[in-house]
Amino acid sequence: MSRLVVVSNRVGPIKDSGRAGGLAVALVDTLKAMGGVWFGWSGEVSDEGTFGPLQQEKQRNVLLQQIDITPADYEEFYIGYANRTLWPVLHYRLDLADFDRRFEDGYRRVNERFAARLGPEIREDDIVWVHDYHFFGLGAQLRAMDVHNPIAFFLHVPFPAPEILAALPNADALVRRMLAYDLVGFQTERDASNFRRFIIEELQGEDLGGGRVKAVGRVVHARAYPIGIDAEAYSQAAYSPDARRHIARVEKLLDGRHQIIGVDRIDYSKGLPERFRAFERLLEDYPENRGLVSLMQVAPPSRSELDAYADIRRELEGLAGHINGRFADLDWTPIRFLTRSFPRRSLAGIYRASKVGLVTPLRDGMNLVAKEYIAAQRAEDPGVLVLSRFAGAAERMTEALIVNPHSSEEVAAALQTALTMPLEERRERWQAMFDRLCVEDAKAWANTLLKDLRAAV
Ligand code: ADQ
Repeated sequence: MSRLVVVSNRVGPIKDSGRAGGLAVALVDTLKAMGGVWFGWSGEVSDEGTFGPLQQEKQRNVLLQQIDITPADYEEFYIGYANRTLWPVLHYRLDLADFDRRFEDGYRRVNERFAARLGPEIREDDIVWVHDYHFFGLGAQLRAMDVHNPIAFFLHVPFPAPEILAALPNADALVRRMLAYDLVGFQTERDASNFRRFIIEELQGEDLGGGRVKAVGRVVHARAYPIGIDAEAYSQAAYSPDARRHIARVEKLLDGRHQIIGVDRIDYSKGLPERFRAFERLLEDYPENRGLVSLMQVAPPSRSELDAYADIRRELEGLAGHINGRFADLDWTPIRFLTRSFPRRSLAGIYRASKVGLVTPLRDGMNLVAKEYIAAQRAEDPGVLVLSRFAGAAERMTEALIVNPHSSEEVAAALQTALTMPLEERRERWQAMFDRLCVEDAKAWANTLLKDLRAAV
């Protein structure tokens, strides 16, 4: 049987640590089923960098292989091109993007070096699966080393419209390198179609139908594979002792009031200041909620070495202070802003104790929090999901209250609808979404993509 070789920037834990993010959970099951290798950056910076030793650890039938990068790689590849150039461009934020030739060179160098270290590890009948925007060019580098195995790529974040991506210097070359993959997977139909449009409009490619495009003598399959969660396991996690403890803590705190929950890494793509303003708008436009409804925002800092991220945190602290100062009462705090993370099971309990899940990114590849919130609800008395139309999740979670996150008025109105929605309607909407989550789960995501990859080659 062929092994699966997964490449991603960070290599996740194989054992359920309770802290693993969505990506790790989805991949671990597939890796354990097929056996294989998970290759990536160790998270460490050293002078030897990618020339240093390959750090290996076998966990069950999965071999974890990691390498360091140098301080220059960290600055140019990780902080630079990945986080300051690609992340904003892919999230439609050209205003925040830094275009620096050094970053681009560093990115190409690290992709080349990762391929050089990975190539010799690949066996003849392995299947290779590369993840995310850190490694757009890895497939092309492997091909240049005569690796002829099937190679798939999956992009976890949005693929923007060609009109946006064309602003990235050398976007043509970047997308051309993606043609080295046999299959390129995206979160949504929109992302896949943006990619195909880029190939056709910017690279003079040809649409072969059925998601296939041809350019520079290569045919690539470009389709949507919306990432899922293990909905049944998540739903069970919401009944674990840890979850129950957190439900009890939240219920005690709320004392019969209602809670709206937001959970996101602090990131400008997540629309957090807009969300706080929409909550303020709820209290202005629907004053009956004053004293009765709170917003809990759980947001662990991420990428804090970047100015744009530190700025948002400060802005959020200011907004929360302003809104609390304006509306708080002796026994009621409108916004609780927690900059920490929680183990998965505790989070499941916090979701379940919250009447409304508020997921309003300005752009998001998928957004797993939307799925987790639904999976964690009680079938008898589920909460309501308010979801941004700009999250990939909105393409399939059509029973959520879909909103434009830029309009505080619209989000406030949806919150009011959610808070007053009759039980029967809540149940109907929830059931439809939960059933779909159980079918389109993490396993189905990986299996479908890998099946299509085999068929494509
Ligand atoms: P992210 O941008 O990180 O992922 P998301 O999909 O919401 O966004 O996943 C975040 C994960 O981290 C969730 O599983 C969530 O439970 C967890 N998490 C967030 N805050 C937490 C906290 N305070 N404590 C504990 N856990 C927390 C990228 C893309 C997304 C895409 C995913 C997967 O940006 O669009 O959905 O990859 O493909």
